Amino acid sequence: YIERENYSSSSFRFYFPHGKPQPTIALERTLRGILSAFDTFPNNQVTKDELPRILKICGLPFYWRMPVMIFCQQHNSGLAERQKFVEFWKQMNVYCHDAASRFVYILSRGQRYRNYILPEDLIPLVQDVVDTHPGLAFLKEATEFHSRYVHTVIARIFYSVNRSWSGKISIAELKKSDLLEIITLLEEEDDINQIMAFFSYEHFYVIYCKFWELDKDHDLLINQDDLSRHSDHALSSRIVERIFSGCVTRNDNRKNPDDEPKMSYTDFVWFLLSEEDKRTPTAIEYWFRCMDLDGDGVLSMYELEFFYEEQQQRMESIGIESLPFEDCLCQMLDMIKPQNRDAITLGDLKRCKMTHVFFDTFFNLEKYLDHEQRDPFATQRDEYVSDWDRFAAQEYELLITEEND
Ligand SMILES: [Ca+2]
Ligand SMILES: [Ca+2]
Repeated sequence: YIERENYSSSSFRFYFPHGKPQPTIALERTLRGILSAFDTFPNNQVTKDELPRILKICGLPFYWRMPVMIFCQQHNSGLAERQKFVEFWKQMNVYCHDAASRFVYILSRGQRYRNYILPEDLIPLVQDVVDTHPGLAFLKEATEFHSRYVHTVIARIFYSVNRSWSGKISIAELKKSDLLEIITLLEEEDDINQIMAFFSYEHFYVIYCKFWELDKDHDLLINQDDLSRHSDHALSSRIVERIFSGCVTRNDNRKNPDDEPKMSYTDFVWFLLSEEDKRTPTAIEYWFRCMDLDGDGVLSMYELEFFYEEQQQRMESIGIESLPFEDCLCQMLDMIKPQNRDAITLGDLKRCKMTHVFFDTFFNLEKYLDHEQRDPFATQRDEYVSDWDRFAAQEYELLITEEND
């Protein structure tokens, strides 16, 4: 591979898709370090607790240890073997020279045709965080929460890192994300709630409680009726129906074709993150897919009118005067400033800073009325980086207060 911009220059620079290889002399030094470290352990085998010492020599982060252990152990022994570890290390250095491609190599257990991560690949790593992070020590006995926490974290990771919605995190997606920095941060930060991205316990607690409230029979699936109760019926029935239509969920969980579609916990995590922070790229794509009824990649006037109609009916039923569609449309077009006034594209919505107001206008009555009362251009000045962080902090306070009452 040769970088295109260098064609014109006199010297060619080679492009390394998996990072630049280390000089052989550095690799040999590391290898000697690995071997002499293994020598200090009985039978040249290392347990999970001791493995980070070896990883440090290799420059690999602490919480990569479970995936590495799975790679280098014999029959679930829970012991990393010297021979296997050395083979693993040498092989990896043939192919992968940067953190992202190494991470994918390790989590896919060296399957070189697989240059991506699946959700289940992350389970051992996140389970290790539950088992050993000091900020989650209080969860040790509450084993029934462990798997919920693990699946929440993985859903959040895919929500923000898997920008292509493919269900597979590629090396390129990993490089564009902060996931590896966050995993490294786990090693230094003892207060898990300071790690708002993915791992916060408080955020997990809020998401899980919100789901638990809706999932009355606790079979970890919710139907349209359940979801429409979210946030006191703030969402319109038309948008709830669209959420269940398959345009934003992975699986409709039907056993028979006649069954009603149901939403899994993972899909609920995607829903809640999108609903409570409509400014992120994934949230904008989420709601765009829901509103694009005919799937032609633009929001046409008839699609906007379809959603606004129900909003109007709901306002009338509670005695609030609503704007006629044409007036609302004018307001929205002035706000979004689409390149073509006949239809709104995903790009138009991503460029606009007020996209959350646009979406709430069409399907969330409570938030729409909220925006109407407030000056939408007045920015909220508080400590929170995102709408999600603010929502999660406020809800956590409420839940804890309720529990103590
Ligand atoms: Ca249920
Ligand atoms: Ca459309």
